[in-house]
Amino acid sequence: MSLPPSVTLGRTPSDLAYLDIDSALCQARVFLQGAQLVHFQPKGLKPLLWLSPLEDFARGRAIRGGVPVCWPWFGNNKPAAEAPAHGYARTSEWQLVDVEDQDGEIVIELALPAGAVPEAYWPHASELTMVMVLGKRARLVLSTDNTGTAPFTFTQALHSYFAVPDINQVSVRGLAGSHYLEFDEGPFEQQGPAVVRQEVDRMYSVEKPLQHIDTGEGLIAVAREGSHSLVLWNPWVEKAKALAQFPDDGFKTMVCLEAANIQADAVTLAPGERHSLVTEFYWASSQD
Ligand code: TA6
Repeated sequence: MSLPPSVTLGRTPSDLAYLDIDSALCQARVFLQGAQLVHFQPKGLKPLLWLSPLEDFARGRAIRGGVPVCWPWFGNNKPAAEAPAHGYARTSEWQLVDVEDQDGEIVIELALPAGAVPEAYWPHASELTMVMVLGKRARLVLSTDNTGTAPFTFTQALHSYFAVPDINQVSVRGLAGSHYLEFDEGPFEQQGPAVVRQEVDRMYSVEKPLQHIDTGEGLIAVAREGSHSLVLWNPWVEKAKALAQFPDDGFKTMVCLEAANIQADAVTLAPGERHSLVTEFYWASSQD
């Protein structure tokens, strides 16, 4: 496949392949494992995504940071105890379908190979594709097609890790009035902006398709399509110590705000139907 001049193919010492983008609009890096965007920096602005400094890119292990793809289930909403949390998409090698430079925006299409999820856990005929549009904004479109003859239901998330200078300065706006579950308790109503001063692992049911992360030094806009649920997560002190590829103090400089289809927002697709989950993020000049 020929790549545009602003896109090059690289490999880690552990032999994981990635695309490096250096265009007029942004710098970015996308791993073929997991179709995972791990770096996104609009030109002249700060990086938006957090990537663990301990990440060593072992094949078949989820990359800690950027935007992991959780599919065909979210978290431990899984078909068997021994199945991996967050499904198989993020640990599988995706096929690169197309890369184009469209008026300065880099458009990358990837597809999850058939059979990536063991049939015992996923006895359905489906196709999963990711289309990324990388320019001044990052737009990720995760599409599931039911190519079989029977309906199926799945949960999913685009598990975005955002970079912040200091978690104690962070607030998340646009959640007020929505309800969330946390640590299997609730629902609770969100009063005002959400802040992180302890471990937070909240599953929000929220109609508003746009939230803002006030980092204390700027506003990150996070828009969703095809989703009425999102996850706000920070492991805080104790869980950070227990997480793989995660520095003990990593919780201080990251927050996850994840476009999702979870709980009552799980997706059921009839034969021939498609569902797309979209997250789009960028530096906002104001509360747009
Ligand atoms: O999205 C929040 C969450 O489900 C947390 O419960 C925590 O498990 C996090 O994802 C990270 O999961 P991972 O499997 O990547 O360590």
